Amino acid sequence: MSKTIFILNGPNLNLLGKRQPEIYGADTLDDVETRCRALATSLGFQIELFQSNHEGVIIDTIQRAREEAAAIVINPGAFTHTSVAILDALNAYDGLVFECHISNVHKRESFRHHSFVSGRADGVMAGFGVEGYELCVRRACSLLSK
Ligand code: CA2
Repeated sequence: MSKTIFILNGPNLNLLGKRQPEIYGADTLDDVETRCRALATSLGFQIELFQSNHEGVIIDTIQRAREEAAAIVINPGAFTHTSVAILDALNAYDGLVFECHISNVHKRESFRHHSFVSGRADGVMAGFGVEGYELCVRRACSLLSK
C-alpha cells in the first residue's frame, strides 16, 4: 500500500499568510507543508502538497492520486461550494479523503455552508486554522496504520 498522502489546495490558497491574516492566519502554505511533512515522516508516511487555481488541474491531481496516494487531504477553497466535477473525481478515488477548511465555514456567509465534497469525505475539519491540515494528516496516518 502507498505511504503517500496528497494535500491538495484550491484557488487563492497560494496567498495564505500574505493576505487576510484575520481570517486565514499568518502561516504560509510552505509552513503548512513543512509541518505536515515533519509529522507524516515521524509517523512513517510521506506527503506531497499541491496548490492550483484551476479546477481541471485539481481534478487531474485527484486522478493521479488513484495510483500514487493512500489518502487525500483537500481544501478545495471556493470550489468546495461549487464543484460537482471535484466531487465526481473524489468519488472515483478509492482511498481516504479528508476535507480541511482553515476557517469555520459555518460561521461565515450562508453560501459557504454547503460543501459538495463533505458527502464523500471520511472526515471534515473546519475552523482549526492551518493546524487542521496536521490533524487530518494525523488521522489519515492513524487509519492507514491499522
Ligand atoms: O476556510 C477555508 O479554508 C476555505 O476553504 C477558504 C476558501 C473559501 O472560499 C472557503 O469558503 C473556505 C478561500 C481560500 C482563499 O484563501 C486565501 C488565503 C489568504 C488570503 C486570501 C485568500
